[in-house]
Amino acid sequence: MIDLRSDTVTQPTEAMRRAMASAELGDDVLGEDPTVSALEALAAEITGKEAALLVPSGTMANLISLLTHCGRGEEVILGDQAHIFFYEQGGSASVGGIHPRTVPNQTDGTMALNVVRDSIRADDPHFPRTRLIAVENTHNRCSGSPLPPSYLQAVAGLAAEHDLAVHMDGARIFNAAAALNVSVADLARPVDSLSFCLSKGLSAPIGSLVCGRRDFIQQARRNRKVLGGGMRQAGIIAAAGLVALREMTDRLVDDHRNARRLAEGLSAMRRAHLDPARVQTNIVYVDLDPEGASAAETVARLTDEGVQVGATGAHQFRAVTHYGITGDDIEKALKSFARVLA
Ligand code: TLP
Repeated sequence: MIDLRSDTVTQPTEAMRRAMASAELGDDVLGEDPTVSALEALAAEITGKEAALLVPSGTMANLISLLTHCGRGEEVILGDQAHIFFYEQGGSASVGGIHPRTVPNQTDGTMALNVVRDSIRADDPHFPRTRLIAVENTHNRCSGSPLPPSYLQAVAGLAAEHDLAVHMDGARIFNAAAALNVSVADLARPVDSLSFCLSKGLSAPIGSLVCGRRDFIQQARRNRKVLGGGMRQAGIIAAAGLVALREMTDRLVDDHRNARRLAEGLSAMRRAHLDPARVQTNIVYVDLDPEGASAAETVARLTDEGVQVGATGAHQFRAVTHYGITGDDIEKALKSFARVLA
């Protein structure tokens, strides 16, 4: 099977397994796990933030971040295609009482700044208070588009004018940095907080980091605990995370090259509709003819051909490249795709 469903399917490397087996451990809820502390320090250093917090998942990282920025009845402005809005069960609303105000995501993952500006609430007892703007980088549902520093600075400038904070769901921030040829710190500088995942393109088995100011992370630590995310000998996870940050970021450009090659090949097929130029990182969305076979049927046929992708709409599927996928796999997969889509 060539598994292109997600970069979440990546398996830990041998170096990660070795590091996990020999990790020095302690009770991290008591602040005594040296491996977790080392990972949090490295994450803070790489992102240029004062502090960082290890949490079990990207979903919890975003939820903790929103809970830390916003109180009940307060509002977050975010894109209508944002993972936080689309794929996180509405957790910030159901758990945190945080009101989501969506604005359209443009195809490049940005939200038009004038629309964001017009969505900021006036001080009026009819309205919730706007507290936060959330951006996503890379933007999963917008072709994995990376948001450049200039856009993030513009969002931050607008937020500052209105005394709002900015959170970045940077689940794939290392992909964004690699695609834009900038540092993760360059992307993190404009925002107040960011989350990023170890368990996607970086191939670690578990874990995400929330990064921000020291006082923000202190409160985030309390919020992690109330959600049941305080972990004891979590150095087992952190050990793999350290390997991920030290060894697995430089190779992401390979995934991007493979994704572009896949997109180019797919775009030549009669039933597949996509613009390969939009593929700048490791995510490829393919639209199918609405009158032809559904995405579910197409996914099933591709599985029979030995290629797994994920349906993302009635007539759309997604393919994601990652550490487990070689250039040869892409060529093989394209032959299978051609049998189903040409
Ligand atoms: N995304 C998953 C699915 O949930 C769709 C995937 O396969 O792409 N932010 C972004 C931008 C994400 O893409 C994801 C996961 C998360 C947050 C949540 O991370 P986890 O799965 O660790 O909770």
